[in-house]
Amino acid sequence: RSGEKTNGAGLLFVPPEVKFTKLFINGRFVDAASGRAFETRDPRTGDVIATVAEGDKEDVELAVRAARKAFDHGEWPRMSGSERGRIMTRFADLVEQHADELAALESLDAGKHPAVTKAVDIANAVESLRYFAGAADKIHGETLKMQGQFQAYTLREPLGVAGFIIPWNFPSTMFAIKVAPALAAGCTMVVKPAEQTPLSALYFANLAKQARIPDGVINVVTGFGPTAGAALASHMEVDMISFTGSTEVGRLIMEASARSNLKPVSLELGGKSPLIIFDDADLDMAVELAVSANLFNKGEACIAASRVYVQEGIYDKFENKLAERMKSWIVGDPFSDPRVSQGPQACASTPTLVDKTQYERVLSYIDHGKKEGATVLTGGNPLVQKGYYIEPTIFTDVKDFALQHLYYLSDLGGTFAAQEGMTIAKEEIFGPVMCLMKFKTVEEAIERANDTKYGLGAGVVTRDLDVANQVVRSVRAGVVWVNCYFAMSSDVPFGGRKMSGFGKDEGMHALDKYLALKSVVTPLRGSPW
Ligand code: TXE
Repeated sequence: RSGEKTNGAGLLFVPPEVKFTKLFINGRFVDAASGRAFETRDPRTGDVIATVAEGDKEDVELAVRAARKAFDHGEWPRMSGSERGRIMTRFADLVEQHADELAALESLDAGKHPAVTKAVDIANAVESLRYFAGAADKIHGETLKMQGQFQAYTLREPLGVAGFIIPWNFPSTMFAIKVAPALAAGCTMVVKPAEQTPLSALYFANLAKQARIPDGVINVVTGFGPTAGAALASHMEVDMISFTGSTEVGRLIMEASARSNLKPVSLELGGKSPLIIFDDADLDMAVELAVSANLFNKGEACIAASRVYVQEGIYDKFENKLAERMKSWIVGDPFSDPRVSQGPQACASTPTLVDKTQYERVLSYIDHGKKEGATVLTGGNPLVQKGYYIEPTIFTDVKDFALQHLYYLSDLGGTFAAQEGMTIAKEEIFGPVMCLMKFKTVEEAIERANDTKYGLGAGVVTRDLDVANQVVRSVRAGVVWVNCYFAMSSDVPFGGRKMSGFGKDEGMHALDKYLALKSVVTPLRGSPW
């Protein structure tokens, strides 16, 4: 039994049965070579959901070997694009048919809201599979005139074996947005899901089998980062690696590539995304936007708007309205709390964070903010109950790095080095925490928005097209939202700049990562030799 069930209290979600807990290698579910297994826990309670096979170097070796064989000798890379697309569409249909069960499983493992997970995470996964299914038969090279008595053409060939290391915040979506373009390109692959959330990837693997994706094309090795993940990143037979996770581990992935076979690397890392709200904004809309841009998925989102800059003319009103808005915000368990299980409240509630480590990390940032002198406008505390719930926390009186920088640029040169910004304004917190700050001019807002090591997302709220354009053109980020936030789709490239990484997931550009461009040169008339 899984998904939505009606009972006396309304519509609640019943945790599903966990069916797949073993590694998926060469089309079969198998135990880890070592026989070891690890526990995945329900963050609402801390209880064990399931014991999952703990893959390590030996298992990665088997998985890569299966993927290598499927690539070098199997039918997938040699099949016509339209046939690959047909199979991928079947895969997408199966995911859609199992959306309730997948959403419930994912929510149990990652502490999410099942209704939102179904509407967003699983829907995005389906959309991504369908989008790239449609792209599979549209991959082609170009004909080039060339100099002299030659002509040339290019082939875009499947690159080989792809390695994917994915995080725990959007496990299903991450799985699909990486696997789908690789499948369309004709690659084979090994996926290492996060140790906190291994269940949905295994569920996807089973659906891939049902869709008749050939054995060895998709392999899933559950396990830990420094063991299974590192083995994948440094494997000599893996032709590219795509990673989403922390900037720190992104660095290790690049190092592993450099020390092994120089495989191309694509990194989607942390962020500290600014949302800039100008005086002319519709206040109600701006408050709602800021709240959802900050709190969607409990703030466990790389693009979460964690720095909100509001222009001085509306700042006080904005702050009051925001504080008022948060009074009706609910922190609770969507599986059992009827207040948050359905309806609009589903999106106005914060479930548990993913695990104890993240919970302690976020609380320590909140503590840091208090110690550094920021003011807590709302929240600021853990919720004392089972699980890892934290009140959404809004800090005001936050000194960001750039504020000092601006003084420096104007007249207070000497103070720059002495006054650094607060940690909460600089580092990715990855939880329900907002830094609310005031600014005067467009130039100042841009300067402060850019004064970060990250460059993932950014948002601007204004009715003035010139101002919007100025911000759009000046902010160094991979995606900029104007009068909206978090709007994403399979056809829109997604990925960052600076220390948020490089390489795009989603959109036709994502295909390039999985294709090798080959130039072929032929003489126009006979051989010149
Ligand atoms: O990430 P890790 P963690 C950020 C966010 C969060 C912080 C830490 O700020 O608070 O990172 O989270 C695998 N070789 N993001 O510790 O460790 C690991 O098993 C190879 C942002 O969970 O980077 C998992 O599969 N792989 C982010 C994946 O890397 C390794 C999403 C991510 O884990 C490895 C998640 C190693 N040595 C966290 N060590 C985003 N961009 O959305 C770990 N892994």
